[in-house]
Amino acid sequence: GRQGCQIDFEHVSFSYEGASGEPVLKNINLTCLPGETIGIIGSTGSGKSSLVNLIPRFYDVSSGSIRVDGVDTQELDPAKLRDRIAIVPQKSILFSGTIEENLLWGNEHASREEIMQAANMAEAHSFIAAFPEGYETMLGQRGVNLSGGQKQRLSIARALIRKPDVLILDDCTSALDTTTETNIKESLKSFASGVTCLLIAQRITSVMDADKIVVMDDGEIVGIGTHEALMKSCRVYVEIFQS
Ligand code: DGT
Repeated sequence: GRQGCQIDFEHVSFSYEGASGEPVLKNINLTCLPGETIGIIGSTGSGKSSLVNLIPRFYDVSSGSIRVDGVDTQELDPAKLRDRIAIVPQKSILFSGTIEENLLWGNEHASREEIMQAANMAEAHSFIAAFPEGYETMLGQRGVNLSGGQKQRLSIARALIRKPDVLILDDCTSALDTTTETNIKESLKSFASGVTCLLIAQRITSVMDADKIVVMDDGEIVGIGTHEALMKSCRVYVEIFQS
């Protein structure tokens, strides 16, 4: 079976190339244990997306290091590294083609059964099946129009089909109602048991049951803990909770 990776951030700082001023991430220290679900919360611009985008090396750290299962990612073949990590971005990236072609992007070897299983877990199967052409339905300019929430569910299904060791959801449930979001999270619990999961969210309710929650503020981690612990100890967290 799949095994989650351990991810260690050690004294990581990061600036975008050519950008002046304060680094976007400052002295990040964080350990994600294999199989853990880690919620990441913080105001807009606090660095949440930048933090997770460093893991598959979409960008390289400016200083410090990120280790995956003990190996510095700078020493890993990026393609091999990315093979183990699925990121669902904030904005879904779908192309002109059938729903199935879109879902298979990143793992063209999956069977129809695996595709349907993933779609089911992402709460996408029933709306796909409701189209006359089902998984053969065309998306894009000459195809059907999907709602933002439907696109998000397809992106999540696409990530699950890849059977990653690390699953990163970058604020991709914002267009979903809370029931759909809860159902997806329930399915993920069984699917993703053993998968290291990083979950960026706007709403505290989206990350409340994570193993630990990371609170970001202005490029820094200002709190790591459970919901209960952060409610007692982290001012920024309480402010987000109350907003
Ligand atoms: P969000 O998505 O609005 O909730 O914000 P976060 O918390 O995900 O923040 P992030 O990592 O997108 O942005 C952190 C800072 O970095 C913010 O000042 C904007 C800046 N930034 C983000 N992406 C880029 C980029 O591609 N190039 C440059 N130069 N700056 C960027």
